[in-house]
Parts: sequence; C-alpha cells; structure tokens
Amino acid sequence: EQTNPVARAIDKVIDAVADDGAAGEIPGRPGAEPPSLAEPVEPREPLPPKPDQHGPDPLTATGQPSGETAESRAQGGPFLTTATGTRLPDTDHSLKAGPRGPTLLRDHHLREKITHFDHERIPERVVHARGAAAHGVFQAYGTAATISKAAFLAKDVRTPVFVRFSTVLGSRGSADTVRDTRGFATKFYTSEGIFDLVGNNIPVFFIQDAIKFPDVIHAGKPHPDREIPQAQSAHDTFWDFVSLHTEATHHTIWNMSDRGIPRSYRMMEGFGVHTFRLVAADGGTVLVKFHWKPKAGVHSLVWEEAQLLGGVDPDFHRRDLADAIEAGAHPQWELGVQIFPDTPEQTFEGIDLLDPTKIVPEELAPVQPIGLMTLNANPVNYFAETEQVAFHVGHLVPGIDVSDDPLLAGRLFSYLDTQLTRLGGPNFNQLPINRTHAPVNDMLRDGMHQTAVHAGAAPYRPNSLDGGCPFHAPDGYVEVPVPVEAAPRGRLSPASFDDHFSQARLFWLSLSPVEREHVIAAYTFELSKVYEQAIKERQLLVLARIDPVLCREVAAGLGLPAPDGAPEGDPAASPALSQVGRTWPTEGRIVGIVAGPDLDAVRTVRQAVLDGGMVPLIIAPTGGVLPGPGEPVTVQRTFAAARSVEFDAILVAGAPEPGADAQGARDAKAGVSGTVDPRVALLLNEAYRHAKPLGGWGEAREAFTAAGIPATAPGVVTGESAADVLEQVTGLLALHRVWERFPSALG
Ligand code: HDD
Repeated sequence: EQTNPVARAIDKVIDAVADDGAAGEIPGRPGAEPPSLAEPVEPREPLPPKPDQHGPDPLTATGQPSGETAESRAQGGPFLTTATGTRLPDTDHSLKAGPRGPTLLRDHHLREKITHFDHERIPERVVHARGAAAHGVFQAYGTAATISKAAFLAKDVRTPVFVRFSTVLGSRGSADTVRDTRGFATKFYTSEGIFDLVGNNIPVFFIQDAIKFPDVIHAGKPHPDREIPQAQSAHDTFWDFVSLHTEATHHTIWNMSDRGIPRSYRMMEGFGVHTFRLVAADGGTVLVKFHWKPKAGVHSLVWEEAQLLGGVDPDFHRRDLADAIEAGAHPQWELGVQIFPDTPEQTFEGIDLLDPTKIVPEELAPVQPIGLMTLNANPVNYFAETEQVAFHVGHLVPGIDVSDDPLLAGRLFSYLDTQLTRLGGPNFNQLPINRTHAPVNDMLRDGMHQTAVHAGAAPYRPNSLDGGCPFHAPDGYVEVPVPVEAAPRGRLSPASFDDHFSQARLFWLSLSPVEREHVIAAYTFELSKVYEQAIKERQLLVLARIDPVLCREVAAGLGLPAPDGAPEGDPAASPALSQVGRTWPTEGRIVGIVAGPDLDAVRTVRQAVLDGGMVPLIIAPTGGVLPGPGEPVTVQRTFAAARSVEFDAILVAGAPEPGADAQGARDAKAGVSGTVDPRVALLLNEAYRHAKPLGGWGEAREAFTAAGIPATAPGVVTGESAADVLEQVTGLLALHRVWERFPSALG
C-alpha cells in the first residue's frame, strides 16, 4: 500500500491497466461497455461525489429549504424538468406547426431554455478576472492569541477557507502564465463571521491612494481602440503611466522580477500588503502585516517558459492547482505576521506603515507564524464558487481592524460596490459560496435575488413587535477608537510618501546576479514593445534612480544612451527577498522520464521518484502501455504532447525509441531525425536552456548530444546507475534551477 498520495492516485491508473485482458474490453477500463453512437435510454444512478471536490458548506443563511436536491444539483435526477419542475418529454425539437412548419411563439420551453442561456454570463471582474480557487482549512497555532481576540486565531481552532488566486490584467479566458501580479484572496468562514484577507503575491502596490486605481488599471488594460495586448504590461499606456507616476516604481520592479511569473500558485508567497491593526482581549493593539509562506517553496518560471506556456497550456496554473489537490498533494501555506508597536506615528524603523509602496524587511521585523492553511478540495462548479465568490476587505471579525492606509480606505468602498454590478444586486452574500457559517440576524430585506423568506414583522430598531429583537451585541465588532489627527482638510499625503525609489533599490540590491539579469531582460523586453521613444527614454531616467547597472544594461538592450542619474538612498539588502540560493522541498515537483528500451530501469526510477514524493510522468513515442514484458508501464505523455515547460526535471532512461507515430514516421522519411526523435531533442534542449536539472543513464548521452547539450554542462547528470542519477537530480531540484549552467555576466 502506497503512503505517498500522489503515488496512490497514479497507482489507480496502473491497477486499471494491469487488470486488462478480457476479450472486447476497453484497455485501461475493465468492465466498460465498448463505445457506441446510441444514446443511453435508462436513467442512471446518481454519480458518487468526486473525492477531491466539495462544494460550499450546505448551511443556508436562513435555513430555508430550496427545492433543489442533491440529485438535481448532480444532474442525477431521473427526468428532465423545466425550471419550475414540470417534466419534459423532449428538449431537442422546438414546437412547430408540422415537421417543416414555422416554430410557434407559444413554446415556453424553447424560450426558457434560450433566454436562460442568453444570460449565463455575468460581467467579469474589472480586475482579477482570470482565477482559480480551492477549499481548505486554516488551523491556528494559537501564537497570535495574545495579540488578537479573533476566535479563529485561538490554538488549534480549525476554520474552513476558500482561496481564489488570480492574475490582474487579463480577461477571464486569458493565459495563466503572463507577467503580472497574482491575487491571493482568502475567505475565512470563522465562527464570528467572515474574514477576507484580499492580498497579492507582491507585498507593495502601484499607488498610495485608492483614487488612482482607475488610472493604473486603465493604463495596464489593453489599449482602448484595438483591445490589445491582452493580459500584459508590455505596451505603451502602461509604461507611459508608470514612468510618469514614479510611486509605481517599487511594484513595477517586482513585476519585472521572477515574482511576476510564478511557477505555480502553490509556490507563491502572499501578502496582505497594507498594515492592519490587531486587537487583544484586553483592548491592547499592535500593527501587523500579513504574510503567506508556501510550504512548497517560492519558485518562478523563466520568461521563455512563461511565453511558451501561454500557447502550450494557457491553463497551466489552474490545472496545476486542481491536479495537485486531486492527487492528494494538498498545498499548504503558513500564515505569519510582522508585528509593530501601535505608536501614534505608525512608522517602524523610519518606514511609514501607512504607505502601501513600502515593505518592512523581514530582517528588521521577522515574520512570526500564526497558523497553517491546507487546500484540500477542488470546487465542484467553477461558476457557482470561483466566479461568484465575493471578497471584501471590509469583511472583518472582532480582533482585526484596518489602518488608515489611504489605499485600503478606498478598497473598503470599492469591493462592496463592484459586487452589486457583478452579482446583480445586494443579496450576493446569500450565494452559497459567500454565506457565512456564523448565524445571521440582520435587518437587510428584499432586493434583487432575495432567496431568504424572512419571517418577523419588525425589521427595524427599536421595535416592540418582534420583542425588540435583534438586540445590540455587547461583544460585537467595535472599531478601535484611534484618535484622528487635528489637521486641515485637503487632498494631501504625508511627506514620507514622496520617497519612490529607495525601496525599489533595496529590492534590486537584495537579488542574486541571475535574478538581476532576469529583471534587466524583463524591462528590456517590455520596453522593446513600446512604440513611443519618449516613454522609453523617460523610463530609463526612472531606472537610473534605482541603479546605474540596471539602467545601463536596459539602455544597451534598447539601443539607447543611458541617461545620467544617481540612485536614491543606500538601503541595506534584504536577503529574504531573493528566491535563489536556498534549498526547498522537492515534494510535488514534476519529473519527466523519457522511456528507453530497459523497462526495468524505467519502473525502478519511476517508483523511486514516487517514493521521493515527486510526480513521475512517463514520456514515450505513443500512448497506452510501453511494449515489453513484466508489470505494465503506462505512458502519460506522448512525444507529440510532451513539452519541456511541464517538467521541473527530465530523466532519460537509455537511448529513447524513435517516434513510431505519424509525425515520427514523416520525420524519418524526410531524413529530419537522426537516431533521436527531434521532439525529444527539443524537449531536452528547452529544459537545458531553462536551467532545469537533467539526468540519464545507459545510452542517454546520445539524446543529450542530439539536443546540443555539452557533455560537461552543470546540472546534466549521467551515469550507469539510475538510482545515483536520480539522487543527484533530486539534490539539484531542491535548488529549483541549475543557475551556474549560465554564469552571470553581472558577476
Ligand atoms: Fe483589488 C479584486 C487585491 C487594490 C478594487 N483585488 C481584487 C482581487 C484581489 C485584489 C486579490 C480579486 C478577488 C477575487 O478573487 O475575487 N486589490 C488587491 C490588492 C490591492 C488592491 C492586494 C492593493 C493592496 N483593488 C485595489 C484598489 C481598488 C480595488 C485600490 C479600488 C479602489 N479589486 C477591486 C475591485 C475588485 C478587486 C474592483 C474586482 C472584483 C472584485 O473586486 O470583487 O473591487
């Protein structure tokens, strides 16, 4: 019996294949009926729920029955009905006057079916339209219990959560791997009401005041005339804005770094960005910044991979999250807080805690873990859950309060407002995914899409007709009575908000040489896509304020002179900001195994990969089961479907077989392939260029040579023993990439 959950999931497939054999049966699906064009005529039993999925909690806000049953939700009821429950004998033909006659207006079923279909879409989110989500649980360590009275932060309390990850700029159907900020929004269904932590994977924001949100988003969205480019910042309006609006400099350099292209949602940090205020049971307060730290480590794609994935698998992050959960490899994050004294200045070590363009380096204020979140179930229905979930920074519980960060203030208005348009009215909190798990006793009544049937005569206060209910709650949510500064009213900001460059420089100085190279390449790529020369020149002036090397290298790439300018400030580096040079867990990483003729070696190494908690995917010329004696080995990726971008490392099990499919035969006939299929050569070549660990044994060297990979290249492990090769490759995987393969020109 396998203990590794990924292994268990894969074993199921293998067992199914191993059970094959009866004549006429479908390979891999013993007992299944052979395919047929005839429609089923008998109702089937309702399908059992899928083990990796669960829907929103079945609690209703009011306890009202809904007419909906588990069967109807699962489409498992025996007979088709209209929306009002009348059984239907036919839904394939509209009502006509004779078989060739005109369609009749009285056909209510036709109109109901088409009208409902016409209204299936709701407006996509104006930002963060593209997303993926999962259910899970948050378990508190109790370490925050002394600084916050929130019930869900008490030791060992387990709170259901729903997390939605997203990109910001793209439309709902855009690619996952674009260069962008990622949303990281968590809904905690606590016993005291809902707490939403609506953060990003970047700890700072483009603007310091919410009033500029429409400006930054209009600049980042596609151009208004042709609606291009989709889901990216590499265009004139974005760079026009950020080069003029220099408070965006810090967020922009994070976007241009590896953080803008995460490897997976599972491997991203999350940040609450703003400073929040925690309130203890005795009324004491501290200021905090929230951090999510992924157990799987912080990893990124390289830019070429991200671009390839846009075409090869635009759903890469969405699929990765769902697959991991389905396989039982449940992603986890530790929630932590940086804690600052709640002083009247609201600064820490000279850093303004109300300025959302600033971080507090972890070296100055360590992140203190307060609980663990595990995502353990996929949504059952994308629309009902992931699309209809409505987050709001104002959803707070006693023990957590907001600060006066002016960006947060505007958000407190915006999130409620946007749901009215997006979800069609003020009752969106009654949607199953948005329902609180705490008892609701409000006096909000009526409105579009009201699903509660409220009893009671007096939804107002004070009343006597309902016995005075509901009463004020003595332990209810109270805003912290922070004194308000006596100062003249005005459209103002503090002087500290004028520092736009020192922390962009801090970030740059904290990166390793290879990460700095990526930043240079990203600015160069993006600005190369800008048509207006003046915008590029202006952005170079901004870069000169960050660092002369950054400015010089980007200018060289653009073919422009580097302007003079001195960097601002001399901040100390924060090593915690770099993703390179640390070792990370290898569990859940994807290892491609290009199968060779020695099936025993393939079986052994596949098992060893599983035992190491990683996910092996067997790559072979064609699908099905590898030909040969012994326990069957199922192929997961054919040469036609395997692209390097899917794998974190690739192993070559001896000389791979040439492609036996139509493409392979055509290439062989045309003399394109040598002994190694060109698709295998491309696979290895790309993985090599993307600094991924490679390993092989037996005649594997032939494949590496065909891919143009030098024999002595770092991170290319060859040997006679598959076990030794795998051990070394796993060691390399813990470092994520083999960066020393491409020594940095920056030193
Ligand atoms: Fe926002 C959605 C994160 C500033 C207005 N935002 C949205 C989502 C995330 C964030 C993760 C997607 C939630 C989901 O999955 O449904 N937003 C942030 C962060 C910000 C930020 C971390 C700065 C620190 N946002 C911000 C400002 C405004 C908005 C300043 C407006 C003044 N955000 C919205 C919105 C959205 C939204 C228009 C779109 C859909 C939605 O709210 O429900 O109201």
